[in-house]
Amino acid sequence: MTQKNVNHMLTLEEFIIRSQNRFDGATGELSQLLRDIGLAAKIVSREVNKAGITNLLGQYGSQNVHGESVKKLDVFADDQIKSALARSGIVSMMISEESNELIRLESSSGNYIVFFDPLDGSSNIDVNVSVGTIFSIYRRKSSRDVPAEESDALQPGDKQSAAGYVLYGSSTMLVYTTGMGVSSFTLDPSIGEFMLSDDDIRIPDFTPQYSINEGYSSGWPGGVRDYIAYIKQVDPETERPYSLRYIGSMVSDLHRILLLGGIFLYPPNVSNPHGKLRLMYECNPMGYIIEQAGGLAFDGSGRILEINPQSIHQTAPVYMGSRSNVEKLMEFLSRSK
Ligand code: AHM
Ligand code: MG
Repeated sequence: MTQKNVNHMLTLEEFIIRSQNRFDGATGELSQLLRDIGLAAKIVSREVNKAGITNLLGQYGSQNVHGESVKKLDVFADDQIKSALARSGIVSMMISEESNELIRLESSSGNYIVFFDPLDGSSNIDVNVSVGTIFSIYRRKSSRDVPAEESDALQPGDKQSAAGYVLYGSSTMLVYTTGMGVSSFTLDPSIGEFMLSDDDIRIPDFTPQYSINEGYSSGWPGGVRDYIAYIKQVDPETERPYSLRYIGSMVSDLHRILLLGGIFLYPPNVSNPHGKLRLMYECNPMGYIIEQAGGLAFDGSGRILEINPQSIHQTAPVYMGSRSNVEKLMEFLSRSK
């Protein structure tokens, strides 16, 4: 990873405060919220790292709203993030992948609404493969004098005030954007602080790598099938065939793409005709980060960030990553229409 513009060690807290000070009239609320999420991330990171030892792995015995079995660590992460968000009175409403209904907080006059996926890629937990937490923050639309409503939460992704993820990998990283580029931080466990790694991540324009679950190819739209066939053909001039890299954990797959380039695809398939990944707490926040780093994020017909959401748990097809890779895919999709 590049270390440009980083001339001395900065903690997440220092970085957030410095960024806030650049704005006249900043209330500090969003900064507080990001710091609260950073604290929850450290606690979840600690548990992820010791889960095998403390027997937190395994089924919790219930199913989430999508009919998937809930693991103990999912529950732990969900609880930690909920209590972090409730702490400061800044958040009026939160929406978690693990809860069917939106969660109204006592601080119903809080200015912010937060969507989150507490532990994304959770099928990987049992086998010691990287998982992540994703968050997406909106400022409410209605006045603070009235309780926030679902309509305050259902805003397109380009209205996000901030978005980010935490990757629990060989090290724990927090990556976020407030719309002025993408910054990443690495947790130094010896001092318990997220330290700035890069304050302006730029995704490579093109990399001959792709990331997709090929097992579902029979249900893909024709344009996706044609594109995948194209990138597997041998043509050294256009760096084909591309390499396939698929972890099955969106945060991990997109973190690799953010740093090294390539394209991530989760098209509609037979079991998931509208895509599998959730718009509000998977596609939008990851799409915001990819766009802020100079990449593209499409749903097959337009920008993911321009989708007008109809419900808090809706799904969307996803095609995102390096600009040239995504543009090539879009050629195939528009040709097949
Ligand atoms: P989860 O939120 O229940 O963990 O599901 C989301 C995950 C993504 O992280 C990943 O990209 C995708 O599901 C993998 O799906 P599949 O197993 O169908 O390839
Ligand atoms: Mg998820």
